Amino acid sequence: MQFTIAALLVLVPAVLGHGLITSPPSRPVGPAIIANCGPKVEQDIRLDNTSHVEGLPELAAKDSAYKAAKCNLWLCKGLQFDDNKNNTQTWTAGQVVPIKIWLRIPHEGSANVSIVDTKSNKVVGSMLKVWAKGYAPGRKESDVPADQKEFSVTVPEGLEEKCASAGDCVLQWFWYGTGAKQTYESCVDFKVAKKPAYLAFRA
Ligand SMILES: *[C@@H]1O[C@H](CO)[C@@H](O)[C@H](O)[C@H]1NC(C)=O
Ligand SMILES: *[C@@H]1O[C@H](CO)[C@@H](O)[C@H](O)[C@H]1NC(C)=O
Ligand SMILES: *[C@@H]1O[C@H](CO)[C@@H](O)[C@H](O)[C@H]1NC(C)=O
Ligand SMILES: [Cu+2]
Repeated sequence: MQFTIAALLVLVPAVLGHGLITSPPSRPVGPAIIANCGPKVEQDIRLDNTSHVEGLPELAAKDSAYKAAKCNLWLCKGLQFDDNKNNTQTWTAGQVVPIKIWLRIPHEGSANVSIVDTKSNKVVGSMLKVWAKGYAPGRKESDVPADQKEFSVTVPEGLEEKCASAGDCVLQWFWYGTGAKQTYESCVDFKVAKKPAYLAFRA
């Protein structure tokens, strides 16, 4: 029946996919995003946690529970530190950290990985990884070059103060699909510990 099909199309969210960091564990939904971004944004991400940021501001605007500054939609898609606290990574300068991306549906474009100071919302230092173009080509996950889905970054020197405490900084993967005009963001929480003194000598 026409009516049934139309109703289904309206009710079933478009499962369009896209991507997120699967390792180390990236920020998931939880009570903190409901409190700061409101239940509409939380639901949208929960139903497809790989989807893009662009639909979220509109949902948020319709939700009286949305707190723009605390939600911070364009950093980590509004996903919150408190919902990922238990997954905080402890790194030291020079450490090589393997990253895995679940690239559910490609959209060719540019991408980068950086460390963001969560208080000022600014990228700290240089990008850890940049794909100026040609990121995530093709139509399905297997079309995407393996080194765009599994790669390593090196923890920069000099973050021991700025990123001393969990929640101060995130490692953010940022991808923009040029044709689709869609942005994807996924964040890992970490802190940087001082190197033991005997190792610092060798640096
Ligand atoms: C994303 O969603 C998938 C499927 O529901 C789930 O297995 C995974 O744990 C989620 N990951 C994050 C970071 O939310
Ligand atoms: C985080 O760890 C604390 C202490 O072990 C525990 O009580 C809490 O349930 C954990 N939170 C999540 C989201 O797993
Ligand atoms: C990082 O990626 C975003 C999206 O493609 C782009 O807007 C930004 O200019 C990039 N920055 C660098 C330094 O590559
Ligand atoms: Cu898309």
